[in-house]
Parts: sequence; C-alpha cells; structure tokens
Amino acid sequence: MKRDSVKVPELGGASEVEVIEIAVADGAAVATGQTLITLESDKASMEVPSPLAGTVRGISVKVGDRVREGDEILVMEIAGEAAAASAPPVMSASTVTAAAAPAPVAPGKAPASGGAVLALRVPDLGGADSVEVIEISARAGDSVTEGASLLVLEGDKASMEFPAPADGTVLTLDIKVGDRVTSGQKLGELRTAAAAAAAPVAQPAAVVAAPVAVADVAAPAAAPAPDVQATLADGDAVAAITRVFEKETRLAAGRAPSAAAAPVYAGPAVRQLAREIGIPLDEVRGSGPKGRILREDLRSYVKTRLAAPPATALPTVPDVDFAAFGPIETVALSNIQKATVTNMSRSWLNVPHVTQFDYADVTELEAFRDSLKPEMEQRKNKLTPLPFLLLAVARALREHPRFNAALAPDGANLVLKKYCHVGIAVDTPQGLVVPVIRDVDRKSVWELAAEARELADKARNRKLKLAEMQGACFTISSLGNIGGEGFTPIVNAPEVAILGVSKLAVRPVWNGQEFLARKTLPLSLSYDHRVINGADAGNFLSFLVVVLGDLRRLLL
Ligand code: CAO
Repeated sequence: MKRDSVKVPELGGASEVEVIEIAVADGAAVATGQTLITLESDKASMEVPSPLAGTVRGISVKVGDRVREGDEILVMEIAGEAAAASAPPVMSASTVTAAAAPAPVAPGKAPASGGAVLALRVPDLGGADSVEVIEISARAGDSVTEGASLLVLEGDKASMEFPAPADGTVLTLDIKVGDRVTSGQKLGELRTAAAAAAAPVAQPAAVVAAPVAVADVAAPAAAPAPDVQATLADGDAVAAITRVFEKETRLAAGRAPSAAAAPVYAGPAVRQLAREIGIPLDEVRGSGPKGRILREDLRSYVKTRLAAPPATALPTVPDVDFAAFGPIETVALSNIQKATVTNMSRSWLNVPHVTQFDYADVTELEAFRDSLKPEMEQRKNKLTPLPFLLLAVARALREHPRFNAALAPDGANLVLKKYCHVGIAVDTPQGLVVPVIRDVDRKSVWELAAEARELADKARNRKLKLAEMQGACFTISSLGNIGGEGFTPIVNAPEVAILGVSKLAVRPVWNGQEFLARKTLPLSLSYDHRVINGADAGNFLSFLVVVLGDLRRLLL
C-alpha cells in the first residue's frame, strides 16, 4: 500500500486561509472528488476535494487552523496501481483570497454628483457557466462600506460573497435570489462616497483580472458532500425535521428577502445542508468565528425547533414549583400509567364527547343471578353483573351497527365491524388496562364470566399479551363494586362509544301508581358525537335498559 500526502492546493495568491470543516474521519474510505475539508477566507469558502481514492491515514489539520498552499492536509493510503495513477492534488484557480478581493468593477464614470458610479459585475467564474444568487444583503439606496457583502453567489462546490468595491451608495441591484448569473454580467451600480471619488477606486485592472473562489463551481458536482450525508444519517429523524421545516420553508419562499439583513456567514456544506432540510440560515445563530454558522448550529436550531411546541399546540399547564408551598414527593409513573397519559389525552382531544345517563332496573336480573348461586358453586364460576352486561352490549351493538364502528382517518368513511370484541377496563396496581374479550356475541354468560375473570387476573399479574388488548369494538368500564352514582367515561378511540357502569343500589321507582323499591344500575354512555348523534345514543342506551330489565329480550 502506498501512502500519499494530500496538500492544500494553490490559493490564488492568498497567503493563509482557515480550515472551517473537516469532512472525513481518520480511517475513512474516500472516493475521488469527495470533500476532505472546507477552507474559508474572509469573503469566500471552498471545499477541497480528494484528488484520489483511498483510505485516510492521519489528518494533519484541525478546525480553526490557518493553512497555506502546500501544507499537508492528510495522508492517504492508496492501493498500489491506483497510487501510481493518482494525480497530485490540484485545485486549479481555487482562489479563496481572490474572492476576498474587492468585487470586479468597471472603471468609474465621472460622478454626476458625489462619487463615481461603478458597475457591479460578476467576476470571472473560472469556467463555470453560471452560479446562483443565494442571498442579497443590500438594496438600492443602502449605504455600504468597502468590503461589506452585497450578495452571495454559490456554485456546486463553493460559495462566495460579493463585496462592495468601495464605500458608497447602492444605486441599483437588478437581481433576485435564485437568479443564475454569468461571468461579467452586470448586477447593478454603486455610487462611491464623494470623498473617495477624488481618489482612484480600488484598482480595477487588478481586481477584474483576479480569479475568484467560484472557479471551483466548474468541478463536477458529486453526490452530496460527505458531511451532509453524515448529518442526515445522524439519528435525527430527517423526515420529522423536514416536516417541521416545511412550514418555515414555505414561509421563507413567500417572504420578500430582507435586503438589509445582516450577512450570513456559512460554508457551502452548511448552506447545502440548510437548504436540504429547509432551515432559513438567517434565523440560525452562528457560533463560529465572526458568527459563522457551523453544522452544530444547524443541529442546535433543529433540536430547539423540534422541542418547541407547535404553533397549534394547546396552552401548556404552568410548571409550578410545588415545593415552594410545602413538602412534596415525586413518584415515577409506571409504563402503563404513562401510556394512559397519552391515550387519554389523545382520545379527549380528538373525540367530541357526549355522555348520556340512565338507570336499568335489574331487580329481575339480580334475582336470577341469586338463583344461580348453587350452580356457580358447582361450576366454580362466579357470575357478577358484568357477563350479563357483556351479552346485552353485544346484542345492542348488533342492533345499532354505528356503535360497532370506527371513523376512518380521512373523516369521510365509517368502518363498520362485522365482529364483536368488547374491552373491559381493569383496575390494576400498575394502572388501567383494557383486555379484550373476543366474539362476545357467540359466548354464553358462563364463558364470558370465566374469560373476564381470567383476563382481569392476567392484567393484575402483568401476564396480558399485547394481542389480548387489541381489536376492541366497544369498551365497558365497570366501577360498580367501587361506588359512585355515575361518571363520564372517556371513549377509547378509535372506538366510538364506551359504557360506564356505576354502583347498583335499591332506589325508588315510580310505576305510575306507586314508588317501588327496585335494584337499579346506573349506566352512562359516552360517545363520539362525530359519528353518533344524541338520538342514536338514546336508542342504544334505552335498548340496554330494556334488555337488562328483562333478559328474556335477549332471546328475541
Ligand atoms: N354494583 C354493585 N356491585 C357490583 C357491581 C355493581 N355495578 N358490579 C359488580 N359488583 C359486585 C360483584 O357482584 C362482586 O360482588 P360479590 O363479591 O359480592 O359477588 C363485587 O362487586 C366484585 O366484583 P368484581 O370486581 O370482582 O367483578 P366484576 O365482574 O364486577 O368486575 C372488573 C371485574 C375487572 C371489571 C373489575 O374488577 C374492575 O377492575 N373494575 C374497575 C374498572 C375501572 O377501573 N374502570 C374505570 C376506568 S376509567 O378510569
């Protein structure tokens, strides 16, 4: 294996430039043309492509170093034949400093008033057909000082600022962001300051002749720069980032460029990455020298924006320092409790809830249940009101198919389910869990009682499998044995309704002639008002009341 030293190419007369980015790591395999480092002078930046393919064996520079032509950048290990064939690193006309020179100007005309009028022309692009105007930092009427950036031009591999050639006033700038411009093209005019007019403005001959940094734009555009690829693969969710910035990009597109905005200092790789993601560079705070924007700044910007609540977010609950008012203890939530936080918020925020209340007269049902006690003993299977509720709900779902449905995400269709799986809310020490009993409509009361108990036990012992908590069409939340006369359960979206069951109690019921002491069961039906209207819900709940009042109706 042969080793070769890759050196800083010709800098077009500049004595020193700064290393602002290192795009490869020691030990990395690089392809010919792949960017190794980015150099920057006061006014322009350029990428140094690898002159050969090989493996990096030692990087001799670091970010912030100032380097000169011929300084070693890194050592490359090349396969035998490739080494012989490889050309020495050449950066023809890559003249960072040339761009730092005043922009090319036409010889000054006699001043109409004040100083001379200078034509602002695109410098020699070193062979590139055209470059793009990516920023405009001044507008007609602006007073500028010599060297102040008027605009930024960018090719495939390098960007450069177009500095004011003298102190003065911008008369015209006949271009806009996105225009492609060519060597020598007149971009506008600048009137030099009166005091300066007497003296020769810059040195036109030398300036016009000077090659410029954008000479490198003629280099063939390779794949995205390696640092860009690395950043995109960085673990940040690019899709999410892109979504976040779509809006900003749209806004930026519709926004008139801020002509008077402060100049943005950023290397081409950073600019390319910002464009790919859609980050408006003028909103990024640069942490590099002279406020230059680094890749880290883009990352910080993205992180900050992702962490910020979206514009449509609800007002947040204030973060109160409770310890300021007395002793506190902070207890971590279980995973189930954390999931409940998300699920409840999701349902509550997405579903317009309405809750309807009624009482079922379950005197006969309770008498029947009592009569089954010997059989319960015999079967070792206890019947609580729950399996009867399951049966009644299954029948109600069959009679009212809109309750056994889900609103399609497009909001334009209702998915009607032809099966009948019912979830039962189970209170466990870890939190609320909702196992699902499948095909409730095809099971007996005994089967439903056994299955409900088995699933509730599994839930409390953390033995439930994921599949046993999926596929519900409807949920029953029974707080009956705990107490309360009514509550408003939250729909378990995308289901469209849930039945809350409260404590059975003997209550006076008017039969038209007298009050009777009847065992009544408070029911509350919450439903998604987008799918179910009040009349539907009234009918569904009345159906349940009737069936639970007289179980013989299940036979009909
Ligand atoms: N009114 C009065 N008593 C009731 C009743 C009601 N509505 N429902 C059940 N009971 C009685 C039962 O008959 C049983 O009595 P006995 O022990 O005397 O026979 C007793 O209460 C205990 O019943 P259970 O809880 O063991 O069984 P169940 O079938 O009624 O309920 C289950 C099972 C898993 C639903 C229940 O244990 C549970 O966890 N409920 C809480 C659900 C919940 O937290 N919902 C809220 C969700 S939203 O925050």
